[in-house]
Amino acid sequence: MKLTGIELRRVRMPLVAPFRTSFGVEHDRDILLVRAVTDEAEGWGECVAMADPLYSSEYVEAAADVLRRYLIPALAARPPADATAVGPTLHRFKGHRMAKAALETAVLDAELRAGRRSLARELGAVRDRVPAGVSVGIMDSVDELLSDVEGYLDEGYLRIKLKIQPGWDVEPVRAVRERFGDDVLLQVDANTAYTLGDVALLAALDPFGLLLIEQPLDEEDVLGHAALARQVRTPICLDESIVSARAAADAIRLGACQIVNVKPGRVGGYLEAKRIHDVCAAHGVPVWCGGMLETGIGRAANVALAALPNFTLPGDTSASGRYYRTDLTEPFVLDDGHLAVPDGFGIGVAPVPEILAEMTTSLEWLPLA
Ligand code: OSB
Ligand code: MG
Repeated sequence: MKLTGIELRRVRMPLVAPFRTSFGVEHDRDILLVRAVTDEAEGWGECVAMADPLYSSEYVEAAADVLRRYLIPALAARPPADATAVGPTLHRFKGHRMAKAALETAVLDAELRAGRRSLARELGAVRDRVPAGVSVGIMDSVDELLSDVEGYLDEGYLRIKLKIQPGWDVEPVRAVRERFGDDVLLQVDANTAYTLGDVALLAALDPFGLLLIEQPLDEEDVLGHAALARQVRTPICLDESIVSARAAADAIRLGACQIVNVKPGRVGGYLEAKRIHDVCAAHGVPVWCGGMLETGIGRAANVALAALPNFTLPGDTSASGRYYRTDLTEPFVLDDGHLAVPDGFGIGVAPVPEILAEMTTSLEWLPLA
């Protein structure tokens, strides 16, 4: 396989509704897509970096910059024989995992398409469909929240995740439990909005039988999570803190989490995501696949990953319609609460040319050969 060039493309995708978290509100996504062109095939990667450095230190403009200034030139200087060579070649550049993930995924997709292999099989998928959860943003009122949750349950979503922050936690959880009952699989995500001083508040969620509390404390506060885990009954799940398989192993060893959210973008790609899956499986720690409001490009690969055996909880792998009126690919749709795992070559989907053209705001071609 010979890489001939990389295309960086920005697309603007309006969300069907604003998505509010403890770190901000998104009205639309400004997404960086990476297309790797080889002599045999082309492949796609979606960079999950958001517009502003609020979820993590990465942001889309920085991802584009590091790709064109460092990462792509590094691949030009040392062309990868296959996708497994991309990570080692980029390793000397610190951080920027979301940018690295997009580049590696594009190369991996091209390689798999050329070899007529699917990403799902390559990663070790054991299912042909995965259960879908949905992440529900912070709302202006509990009534509004209940009506959105009702809509998602009616659509068939198998697990509800409520975004929480101080002042929007026990009340919405109680309201959802009272209205929809104790059988609904329910969890919460704080996106680092609490401190250890909030132990009593977080323990007040214990009676509601939540599956997990996701990332209550600061990204770097692994010991804080371990201390919290000893004082609340709800299992602690880490998202932001788990930036690598090594970070996952450390967090588990320290008792900081009983469950892990695996987001391929956050950890540098699908190969590292699989290593996290394996580390967690070896420790008996269940994982689930997170999301970053991806288009069908990123979603396809996430769904492939979510089909691995230790993904035993429903992920934030919702249908296209939860995010976008028009997706870039053929839409992912719910079938009995599940999404089908793509079985085509590579990630198994590709952007629809007319839709892609319509959503594109800028385009850049970086020749490698
Ligand atoms: O913390 O899981 C998160 C979206 C953007 C950034 C961070 C997070 C999220 C979500 C939505 O919760 C997940 C999705 O449905 O894609
Ligand atoms: Mg999260």
